[in-house]
Amino acid sequence: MSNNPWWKHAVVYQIYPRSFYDSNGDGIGDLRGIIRKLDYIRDLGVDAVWLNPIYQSPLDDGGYDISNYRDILPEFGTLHDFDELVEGLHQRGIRLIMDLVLNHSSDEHPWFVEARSSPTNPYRDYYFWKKGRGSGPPNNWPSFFGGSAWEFDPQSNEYYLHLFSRKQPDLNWENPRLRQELYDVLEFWLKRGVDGLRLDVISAISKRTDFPDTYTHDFNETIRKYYANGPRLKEFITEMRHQVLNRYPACMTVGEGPGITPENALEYLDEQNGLNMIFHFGHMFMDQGPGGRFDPVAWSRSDFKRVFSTWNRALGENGWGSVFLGNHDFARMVSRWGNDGEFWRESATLLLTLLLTQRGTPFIFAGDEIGMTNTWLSRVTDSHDIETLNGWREAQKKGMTEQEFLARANYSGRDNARTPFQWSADRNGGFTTGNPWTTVNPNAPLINADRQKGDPDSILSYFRSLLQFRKSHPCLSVGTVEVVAHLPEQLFAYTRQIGSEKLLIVLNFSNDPLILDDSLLPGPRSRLMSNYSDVLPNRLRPWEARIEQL
Ligand code: ISL
Ligand code: CA
Repeated sequence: MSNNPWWKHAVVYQIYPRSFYDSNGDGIGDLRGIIRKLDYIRDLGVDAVWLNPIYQSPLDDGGYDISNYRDILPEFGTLHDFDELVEGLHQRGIRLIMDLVLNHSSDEHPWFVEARSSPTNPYRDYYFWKKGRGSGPPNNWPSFFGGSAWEFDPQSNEYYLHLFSRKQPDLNWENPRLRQELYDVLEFWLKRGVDGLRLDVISAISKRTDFPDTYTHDFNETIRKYYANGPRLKEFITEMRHQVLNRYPACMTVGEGPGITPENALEYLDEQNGLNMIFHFGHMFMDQGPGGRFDPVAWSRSDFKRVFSTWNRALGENGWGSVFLGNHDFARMVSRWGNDGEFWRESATLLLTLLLTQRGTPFIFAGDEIGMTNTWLSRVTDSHDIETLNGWREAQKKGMTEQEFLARANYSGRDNARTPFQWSADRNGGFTTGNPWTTVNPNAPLINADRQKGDPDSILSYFRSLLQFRKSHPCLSVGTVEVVAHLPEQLFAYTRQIGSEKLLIVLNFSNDPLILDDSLLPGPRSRLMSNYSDVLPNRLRPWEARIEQL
């Protein structure tokens, strides 16, 4: 694989448009809001922006239920605003990555409306329909959002498949006409100047069309064995590449999807026939028990370190991955992996150091550059997320109390990541002059971009200098990576190297200081960067991160 494509050197900034900036006071972030903040984005130093879905949608699942792939949701703006946004980004040398959901559509998409109208409708076969088994659904597959993955349609006496919500029927990629429609959608956006695509749950587009029962109650195992990596997956991705993507060679593709494992990841990747990179969920799922998101289990720092070593080994010299510690689907990075209390600044900067120095393309979730933290639901009904609302319905069936469920949802629920961006100490964190669609985190007066902009010791300032540092050290993007073995559990250290340039990254992943036994680390070393202003010999302070020259 070549070291030259732009996306190997890029740092991507992920924006959840609904929560970024509201330009017209209706309480909802929008495209003109992003346009207003373009200079903020440029000043971060990032190379690309990924937008979560902005297409027309009834918003059953935050826009991941698309009812028109070729137009913008009116509350976000218009195609004209979109073109202006692309232009504004490009003028600043920033690329745009769109999120495309090709595994399912909304049930309000005209294709599904047609399909549902009659079993003989020509669009029927764009989706999966099956007779039930006895008085129940065709098989025992559970949906991501609770309950069966099949919804009964009384009119035809058949069920349709929906791996996510019942308003997200799965598209039938076996049908070549449907595939061509989707390729045309890609082309529509690429022609408009989009530079990259994040392909949502691409791992699940090829179904096992005999629909065998799952034998396990472990949800993530069901995903791996029954939903993801289906028999024609590679063929479909290759076809999409040949039919559309190869005509836009500068376009970057990143495949998203649970079920992508160290064993199969390379099968997704190929610059001529496959995708450019994938997201892996090794660390993101490591604290989930058999029941999935609302079934938390303990995780250890050893597990965390192991995920990174395993994936670095799996992708090797020929593969390419992304590095992320949070997104719109998970808790806030600093609350989840760091310490959002006493060591808020130190742990947030350590995590940013990890993000920007591991091998792979870093994806920074907007807000993490200022250390935004989890929010707190005091009632389930305060949630805006179908996953949490449905999760509560399932939990009640198991006899869980609301407090018990909330403890879980507040730890891992998606509302945490979707609170409005905290711009300033003004009302609503400066996000809107109206009523925000979801509660602004009450810590906005303390944690906000304005406050950090001029402060050289802030998380934001650290992030910006780290980005500049990364740009002047190509080994941090395309260099090889080697984890230093036999270290105490709280210590994570690895080298990055290209040619004669070799850096050592040392991270004290803990609230406790650490006496540094120098014989454990390669040397001699000289310090280049750190999240503390001075360096003590032979000692790392809590959450201290250093980058050293070897
Ligand atoms: O978050 C997860 C586990 O609890 C993931 O399995 C996640 O559901 C999966 O990666 C797919 O996510 C994507 O598609 C979903 C959408 O709800 C998510 O927001 C999106 O990132 C369905 O389109
Ligand atoms: Ca708005």
